[in-house]
Amino acid sequence: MSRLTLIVAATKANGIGKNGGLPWRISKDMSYFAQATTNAPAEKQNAVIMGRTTWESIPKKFRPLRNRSNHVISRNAEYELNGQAELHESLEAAMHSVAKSDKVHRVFIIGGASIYKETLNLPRDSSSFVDRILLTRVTSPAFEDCDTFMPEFIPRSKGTAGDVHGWSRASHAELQAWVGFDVPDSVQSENGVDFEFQMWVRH
Ligand code: FOL
Repeated sequence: MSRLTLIVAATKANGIGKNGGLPWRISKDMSYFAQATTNAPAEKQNAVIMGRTTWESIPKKFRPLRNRSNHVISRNAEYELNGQAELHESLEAAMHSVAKSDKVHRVFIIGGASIYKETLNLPRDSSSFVDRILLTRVTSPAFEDCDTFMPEFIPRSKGTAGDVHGWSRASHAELQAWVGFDVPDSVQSENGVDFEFQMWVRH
């Protein structure tokens, strides 16, 4: 069974995007994303799986995401990636291809909304299952003009929907141990944007 990690930055209302891009520019979160998705043992690489619109949202100079194996999902089999990433016609096809490589360390689902939704809904007994979320929670401002949202995915407050979704929040120490580098604890600020690095797991 392949375990998948979903990585996302989202507001409290689960807003993740605006006009085909990110609603904010948080460089500390971008470098966290780059480090967390890249960090792998010698001789291995992580895979990043994304939808076609997320691929197009990454600035050309950062595409493909370096030192990671890039996988793009599009129903259009003719979509031109110019050899920069592997094209797959479905999430399932992408998983199969990634699973075949023994060079792959971790598999990250990096968006966007429809890929997040599809992967979060994979049943526990399927060949791949999302058991971890690296969430950067953007707590302020509200970014109310988001036009793209995550599905409701983790409990909003302690003791509510936790048992429904099966997600529980890991400690900061567990987050650092898993990503393999030091991560700032509790709420961070950059240019007036408040955010927090969180890890959620389910079994
Ligand atoms: N997860 C988190 N925590 N924050 C995000 O911004 C985020 N974004 C996506 C998926 N998960 C996320 C999808 N969007 C790049 C751009 C957009 C994007 C993902 C990645 C990108 O250009 N990344 C470069 C670093 C660029 C830089 O340092 O400014 C990379 O090498 O990862």
